[in-house]
Amino acid sequence: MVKIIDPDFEQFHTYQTLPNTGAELNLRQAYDLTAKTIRDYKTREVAADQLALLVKEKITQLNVPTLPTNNDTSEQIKALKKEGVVQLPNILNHKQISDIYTYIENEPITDFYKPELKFNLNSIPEKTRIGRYRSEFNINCPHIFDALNHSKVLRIVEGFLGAPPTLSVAMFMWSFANAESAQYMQLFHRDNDDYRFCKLFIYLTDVEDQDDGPHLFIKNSIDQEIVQAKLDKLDISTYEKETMLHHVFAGHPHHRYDEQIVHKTFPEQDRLYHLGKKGTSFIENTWGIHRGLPPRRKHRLLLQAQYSLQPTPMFSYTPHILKQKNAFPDNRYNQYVNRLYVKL
Ligand SMILES: O=C(O)CCC(=O)C(=O)O
Ligand SMILES: [Fe+2]
Repeated sequence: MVKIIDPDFEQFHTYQTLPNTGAELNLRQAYDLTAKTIRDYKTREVAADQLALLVKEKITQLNVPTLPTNNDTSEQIKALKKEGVVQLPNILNHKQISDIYTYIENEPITDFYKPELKFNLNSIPEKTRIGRYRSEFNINCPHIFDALNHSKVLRIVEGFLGAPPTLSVAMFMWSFANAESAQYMQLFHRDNDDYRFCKLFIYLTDVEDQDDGPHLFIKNSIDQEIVQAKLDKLDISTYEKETMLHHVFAGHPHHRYDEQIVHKTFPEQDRLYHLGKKGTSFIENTWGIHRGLPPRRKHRLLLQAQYSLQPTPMFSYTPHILKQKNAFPDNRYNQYVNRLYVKL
C-alpha cells in the first residue's frame, strides 16, 4: 500500500513511498502505476478506503476538520454510492445563472482540445466542439463557490469519498451545436482521475430533449460483477459475453467505448438522460460510463466540478488569489477543499 509521507497544506503536493523500494515518487507517477490500470471496482474501492483514511489522518494533523455527519444527506450519499448518481434540487437560482452568463458572455473561449485556438461566442470555429475558459477566470466568476462549496454538495461528496474532498476540476464547458457526430467526451467513456472521485454538473442552459445534448449516464456500469450478471442474462455465447465485458472495462483514461456494445450491454432502463431547465444539478460517479451527447439545436453551457481524494495526475494546478476575498467561507475546511485553485 502506498503511503503519503509529506503532505503540505498550502499545495498538498504530496510524495509517496512505494513499499520495498524506498523510492520516493510523485503522486502523479504513483497514480500512473496503480489506479489508472486497476479496472476492478472492488479493488479500487479498497485502495480508496485506505487513501481516505490517510487523508483524514493527515488533515487532522493540519487542523482541518471533517464535516459533522448530518442525516439530511444520508439518502443522497446512499444513492450516489449505489446508483452512481444523485439528482439535486437546483443549486443556483435564475438570478445567479444570469449573473454568471453576464460575466462570461464577452470573455474569449478556448477550444478544449486546441488551447491555441481562441474565439468568441459569435465566432465559434466550425470544427470546435467543446470550449472552456481560463481557470483564473472561472474561479473569479460570481457565485461559483456558492455552487462548488454548497454545504449540501460538500456533505454528499464527503460522505461518498469517505474524507474531505479536494476540488480537482472546476470549469465552465460549452458544447457547441455545430456537428451531428460525437467526438471526444461526447463518446462513451469512463473518467479515471483518482481511486474515488465524483463530479457535480450544473446545466446553465436549458437541456430539454435529445437535441439539446443531454448528459447520458449508464447506470449499473461501475462494477464488473454487476455487468457480468447482466451479461449472463443475455442469450449470447460465452465468448461474446467475455468480449463485451472486456470491452466495457478496457482502456486507458482516454479510451472511448463502442456505442453499439454499450447499448447492447446496458438496456434502455440503464440509460439516464439528464434533462432539465437551466439550474438542473446532479452528482455522478463518472467512473461509470457516460457521455455528453452533441447538441444539435443550441449550444449547451455546463458548470462542472470534480471532487477527489487527491489532486488529479493529469492536470497541473496554479492556485490564484481571489479578487473577491469572501467568495467562500473563510475556514480551514473550505481552504483545504479549494487549495489547488485558491491561494490564500
Ligand atoms: O458533456 C458532458 O455532459 C460530459 C462531460 C464529461 O464527460 C466529463 O466532464 O467528464
Ligand atoms: Fe467524462
